[in-house]
Amino acid sequence: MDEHTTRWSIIASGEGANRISFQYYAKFQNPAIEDRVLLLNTTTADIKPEKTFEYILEKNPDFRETFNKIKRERVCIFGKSPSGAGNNWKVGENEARQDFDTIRRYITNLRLSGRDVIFGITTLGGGTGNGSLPYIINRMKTERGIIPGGENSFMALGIMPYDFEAPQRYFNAVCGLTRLLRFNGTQNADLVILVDNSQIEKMIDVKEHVKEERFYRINKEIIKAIDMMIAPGGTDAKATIDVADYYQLPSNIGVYHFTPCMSLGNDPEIFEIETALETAMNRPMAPLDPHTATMAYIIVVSPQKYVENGTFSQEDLENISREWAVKNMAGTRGGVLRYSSLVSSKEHDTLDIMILLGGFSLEKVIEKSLQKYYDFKDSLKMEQDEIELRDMKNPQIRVRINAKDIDRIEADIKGYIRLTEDRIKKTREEEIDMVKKMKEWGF
Ligand SMILES: Nc1nc2c(ncn2[C@@H]2O[C@H](COP(=O)(O)OP(=O)(O)OP(=O)(O)O)[C@@H](O)[C@H]2O)c(=O)[nH]1
Ligand SMILES: [Mg+2]
Repeated sequence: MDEHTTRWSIIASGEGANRISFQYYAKFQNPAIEDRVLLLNTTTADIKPEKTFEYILEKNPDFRETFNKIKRERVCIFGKSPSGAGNNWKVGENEARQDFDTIRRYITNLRLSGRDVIFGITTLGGGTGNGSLPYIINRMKTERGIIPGGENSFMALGIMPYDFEAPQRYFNAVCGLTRLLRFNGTQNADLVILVDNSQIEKMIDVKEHVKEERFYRINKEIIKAIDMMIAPGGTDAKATIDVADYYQLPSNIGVYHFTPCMSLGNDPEIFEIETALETAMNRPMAPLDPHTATMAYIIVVSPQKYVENGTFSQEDLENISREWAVKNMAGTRGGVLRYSSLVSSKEHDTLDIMILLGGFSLEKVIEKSLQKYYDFKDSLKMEQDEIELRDMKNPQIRVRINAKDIDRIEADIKGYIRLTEDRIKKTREEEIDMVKKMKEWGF
């Protein structure tokens, strides 16, 4: 493989994330990933780990071979007790902490290089993935020796529960999203990608009521977004800009959450990039208002022919992106950070566009979560500053959360939101007084 191409690895924790990652890995066989995919989960006494993949394997019998290949080295069951994580994130974190030796062994086995992009995936409503992934990312970033070199970037994808899900799931989601962004007060992942089950389902108009089929359909959309981020366009694609090269800028700004908005499968003979950008913007994978977005990565994948004959060019794309951003993003200058990249692909015959919108106001996400977050939090019995959580189905699963932990999480997310809102406000402020500034600069 070309030494300049970014190497990616996927680390997925929990059931939903395992399904998404396996589905992605089996379908795309992406050379940027090779075999660096790790599926983590905890055990339950009565359920075999393979049950997670049953539906996908039935749907695509060809995937069975892939599954058999990765089963031994790439599926890691961690945790000291056969408990599952009792659908509470704290249990998921504790199990990962107590059994980190097992997890470390599998991570080492991935043979990551010091410059890989590590793409973590978790659902945010559950206990296992949601509790363990932020902890694992933090550990990989701070513990020397897990990855040699240590100039990795960490991207994390979190999936919000359906609107109809129970308060406990939303309690998990608020805590999980926070812990991906900030872990005990400091930045955790370098880039957090947020998608939302209900929002995606609305977009693709899922009619089926079978749970597995619904997840399967949503996951298909999610993996398309993942594929647009990781080496979009297939093996021989040429991109001008690699998202992975620019992960640090949002971190420097202090705001680093993004949501994919996609418009795929357009006929390049008829569709213009302008139209596809509009379509994409109206299909964000999480509830958001694009007019609050301060950052955007725009990735356009075009069949090679249309790049060679000049229908699409990087220069045009940049102009179109600027115009689009000025019209639709925060402020009069189209946000503060924007990259567009035209990918020319031999394998593609459609015009595909993804806008990764970032820095937008989290108001809509928090608005739909907060009532349930408090419903659950307020139902907890506090004793000497500690809450004990018990799993109704498995009363032997108990976990204690310190009230200080919850306060820390709330402070972290509020701090992050404050900074985001502040950035939006600054972006929207009137332009600087150039005459005055030029004078200050000595002209
Ligand atoms: N998009 C998507 N969401 C899923 C999938 N499976 C579960 N979810 C959502 O994820 C949440 C439950 O998380 P799981 O992934 O099942 O939980 P877990 O990480 O295994 O943790 P436990 O609670 O310990 O089982 C709910 O909000 C579900 O709606 C999936 O395959 N795709
Ligand atoms: Mg589970």
